[in-house]
Amino acid sequence: MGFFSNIISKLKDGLSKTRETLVRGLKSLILGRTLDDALIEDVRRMLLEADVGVEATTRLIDSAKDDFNAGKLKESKDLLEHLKRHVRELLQQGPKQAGIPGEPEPRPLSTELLVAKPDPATGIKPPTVILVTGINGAGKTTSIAKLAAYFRRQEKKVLLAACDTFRAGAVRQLEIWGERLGVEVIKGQQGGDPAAVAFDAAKAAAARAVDVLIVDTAGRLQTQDPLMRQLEKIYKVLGKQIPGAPHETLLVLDATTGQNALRQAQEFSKSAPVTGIVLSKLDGTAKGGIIIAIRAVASIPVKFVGTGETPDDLQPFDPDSFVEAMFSE
Ligand SMILES: Nc1nc2c(ncn2[C@@H]2O[C@H](COP(=O)(O)OP(=O)(O)O)[C@@H](O)[C@H]2O)c(=O)[nH]1
Ligand SMILES: [Mg+2]
Repeated sequence: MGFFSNIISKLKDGLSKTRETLVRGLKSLILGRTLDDALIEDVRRMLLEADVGVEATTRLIDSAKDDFNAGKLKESKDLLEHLKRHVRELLQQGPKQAGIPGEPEPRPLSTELLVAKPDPATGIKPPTVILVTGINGAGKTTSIAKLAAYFRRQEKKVLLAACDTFRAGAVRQLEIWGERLGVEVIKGQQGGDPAAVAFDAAKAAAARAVDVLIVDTAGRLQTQDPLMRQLEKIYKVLGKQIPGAPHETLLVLDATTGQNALRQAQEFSKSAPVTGIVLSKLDGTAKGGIIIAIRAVASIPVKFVGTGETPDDLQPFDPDSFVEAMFSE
């Protein structure tokens, strides 16, 4: 099986609940009916029910109506093709200005991970540092284990930092993953200063010439000031130790929380220097349309999707394979 088809078949499995409701639902709604305004309105309702969100749904429905009125969509099956094409376009292009206050231009969607650049003088490449953030239970620690496995498959040397010193059991949870994956974990005391752990981890990463350092953090809400400041401190400590760090700050969002995930993406994209989203637990929801909603309003690109609880259940997000998987039989 080729690389591309392998990705698609894994995604298809992960998206099975969403495909069952949204895409099968759309097909049974659309096919066999006469294409008219009433049908397009029914499609609007179904998109909203699948958490595609107001912004993205409006974009999809408006363009369908325009094309219908212009005589470009004739039969109901044309509408299905139209939706598929425009979902792909929306996932590729990201937000329009509307709905994202303060965002001057839609940023291009780059699913590429940002990595450390070699020092121009020495040619030595510092470790790439990935800071992982998000609210409690979003799937940060699990996503870190998956990322570690992802880099290990590429034969990269990985180090983990247990900077969630806040929640009991959090350090141990990361350690267990480390043992399972054969990846070392730098830790401190529970209840200790997470920035101190970040400091130790950055030092160790540089000294041991690791390729990737992934930093776990305590769950926090964008409204919790002290915790947000703590995150800032971790951010600064990493930057002082390793040039350009953190190179990537990933926000983990739980797909099963629906519109709440959307709100977090909007909030974080206003304030935090988040560079990418990991959308976790897509396997656990029939409302996977949330990824389209997020893409339509958040100025942060989705970089990975999580589709299960094992270390292999993480895929780099790619609009083409995503749409293929979503709309396939
Ligand atoms: N089904 C499913 N469960 C997940 C996924 N990612 C995380 N989880 C589960 O979500 C729960 C919380 O995850 P955890 O990584 O501890 O969240 P954290 O508090 O953000 O670190 C755990 O039970 C994980 O197994 C996923 O992609 N799919
Ligand atoms: Mg955790």
